Amino acid sequence: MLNVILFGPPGSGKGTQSEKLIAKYGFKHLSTGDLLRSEITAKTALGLEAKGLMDKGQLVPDEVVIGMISHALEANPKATGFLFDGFPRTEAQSVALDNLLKKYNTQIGVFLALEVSEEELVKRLLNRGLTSGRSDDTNEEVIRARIIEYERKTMVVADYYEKFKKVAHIKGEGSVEDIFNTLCNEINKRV
Ligand code: B4P
Repeated sequence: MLNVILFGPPGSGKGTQSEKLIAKYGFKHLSTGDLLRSEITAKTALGLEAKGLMDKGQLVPDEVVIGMISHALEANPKATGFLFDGFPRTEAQSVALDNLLKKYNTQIGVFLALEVSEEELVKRLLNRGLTSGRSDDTNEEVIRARIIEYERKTMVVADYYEKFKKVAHIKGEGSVEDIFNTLCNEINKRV
């Protein structure tokens, strides 16, 4: 079983590359962004709370996303490997994920860190906002707030996995196909 974390700032290509990796390797995809957006669409209490924070570019509380991931792991006992997309985003989430995976006698195999310049991120997200209907992609101020939130709270997650020598740094600019091939090379080294 190989479990992969796809990491990077907002707009770095996590969602885009996840789709391709799932198709190739059959991972069970766990995207906290997608799970939160499903809650928003279903107008649950959790979704309403999350929407307020996401629309300001802020992270949703750790206990909420950790709870969602815990349920998703429980609900997929037959999965042969998980792809975590957009999770963990804080050190507390990383520690919680390690503890959850230990319960299932497994661990993170590789941490793939996509690296993209800030101006490229803003450009991509504003462009996605033209068609995605995502309110957090239409306002440049909110996009920049998400990048600041990433720098303040999320970048440390890479240092956490660096201690366990699990990090592969990937240039996230260039063609989607070239980036995908680089990601596959890193995964293939571990399977
Ligand atoms: P997410 O849903 O995780 O979304 P994201 O980081 O904005 O986007 P992603 O990185 O997947 O986008 P992609 O590059 O694929 O988070 C949304 C919000 O949910 C967060 O701000 C937070 O509030 C909340 N949240 C989620 N998880 C949380 C957690 N664990 N804890 C707390 N809060 C949490 O796509 C961007 C665009 O770039 C696309 O249009 C794509 O086509 C384009 N693109 C991709 N690759 C490209 C390339 N190589 N060249 C050119 N364009 C490219």
